[in-house]
Amino acid sequence: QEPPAAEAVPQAGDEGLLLLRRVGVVDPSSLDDYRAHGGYAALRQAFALGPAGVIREVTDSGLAGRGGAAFPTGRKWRATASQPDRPHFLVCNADESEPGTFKDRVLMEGDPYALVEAMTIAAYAIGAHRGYLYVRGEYPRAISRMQYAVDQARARGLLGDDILGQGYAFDIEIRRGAGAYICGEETALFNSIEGYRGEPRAKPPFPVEKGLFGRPTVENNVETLVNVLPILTMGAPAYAAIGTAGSTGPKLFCVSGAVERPGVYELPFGATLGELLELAGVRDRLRAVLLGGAAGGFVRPDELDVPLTFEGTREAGTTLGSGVVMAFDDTVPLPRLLLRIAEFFRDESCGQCVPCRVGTVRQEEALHRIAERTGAAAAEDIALLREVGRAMRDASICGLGQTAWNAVESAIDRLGAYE
Ligand code: L3W
Ligand code: SF4
Repeated sequence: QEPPAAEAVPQAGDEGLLLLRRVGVVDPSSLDDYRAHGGYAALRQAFALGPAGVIREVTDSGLAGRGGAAFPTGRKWRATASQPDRPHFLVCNADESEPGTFKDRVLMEGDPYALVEAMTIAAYAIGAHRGYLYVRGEYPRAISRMQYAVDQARARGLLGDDILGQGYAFDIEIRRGAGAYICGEETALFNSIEGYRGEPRAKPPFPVEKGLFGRPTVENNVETLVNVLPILTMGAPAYAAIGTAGSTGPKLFCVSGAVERPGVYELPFGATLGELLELAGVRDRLRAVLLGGAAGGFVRPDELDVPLTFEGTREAGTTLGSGVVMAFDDTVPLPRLLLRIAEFFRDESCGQCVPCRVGTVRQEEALHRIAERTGAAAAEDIALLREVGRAMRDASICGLGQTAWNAVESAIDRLGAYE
């Protein structure tokens, strides 16, 4: 049975939305309805600009990756486009599994043709003729809607050998994940598509040089790609004027927890956390807000003026990550919450490298002990947590191990979780 549909919360000033404007408005099964709402204007613009022109627009827009790491998209595209090795591949990472993240699901379920169009533009820019859309297995509705959209686009000449009569060939294959968080790590995802265990590869070489099947590959998050549509239709300067100098454009935020109206919100970068929580209807007795998901960090109620930008959250000692905003009131027992986060990482570690395989187990054990002990005994375990956390951060192969101590550390240092 399918889970209930994820919701984009209707927002004041909806007419100004760039990413969510068709969600809940168009019929997600109808290509004609998509076109009637501006669909495929961006692809026409891309063909008019040519691949180098598209990359220039995306670079000038300042677009940075929305999966959490904020790497400049134009730089990634240019690096792949310039590789002589062929074929090039495009991979869309829709293995959305960060706890508290559900924005890509809303985009895929509500506006699936937008992602098909955006993938076509990205592929054209980097010279790829084959794209893979890797969707989280627990998203059956997103998978079926995306598959239908891909099939319809192909039947109507918007995928296939001669897209829009421009002589450009591109097609999309959909792959579904099988429940492993680690397959959202870009190189583990390649291994998964290739039929190997979902284990991250050492980087460098970066995917732009050696990615899927060892070929130059661009891998982008769903939200990152969908941003390319307004960039091409409104032009890079107008897009870059939205947000701040360091974080341009609109951003989707996934708000959950102790709020009246949980859901996906679109705001320009630079709005404050307090403004977002106000929109979502924050409840009384707020204790803390987790930004960036399990790999992120906590913000206190007296810090709600933190600007929601890559640079602002970094300065505040946390991360924007993929846009997770999880609010907790004082009815939530912090030690239990931290244990849940630690369990998650222990469970999802792929086990390939020692610091993470062993460290995530030691972290969970120490948190269990601390929950039952006080005073000097707890202090000993907190010191052990710091040592294990440092080893995981410094020596793990991939982001999972490197960030598995972030939330626990920030709860101890910023919230005084065990005082
Ligand atoms: C070419 C270089 N490319 C880096 C590329 C790299 C990748 C991107 C970012 O994600 C984040 C973390 C959490 N030449 C390059 C280069 N690249 N240097 O840029 O790379 P990197 O290594 O900084 O990060 P990453 O491993 O891709 C880590 C977030 O992910 N996270 C979880 C996210 C979950 C979701 C979700 O559920 N949707 O997004 C967990 O850690 O915020 O910042 O493409 O190849 N010199
Ligand atoms: Fe696997 Fe953890 Fe090492 Fe990443 S850090 S490769 S998840 S064991």
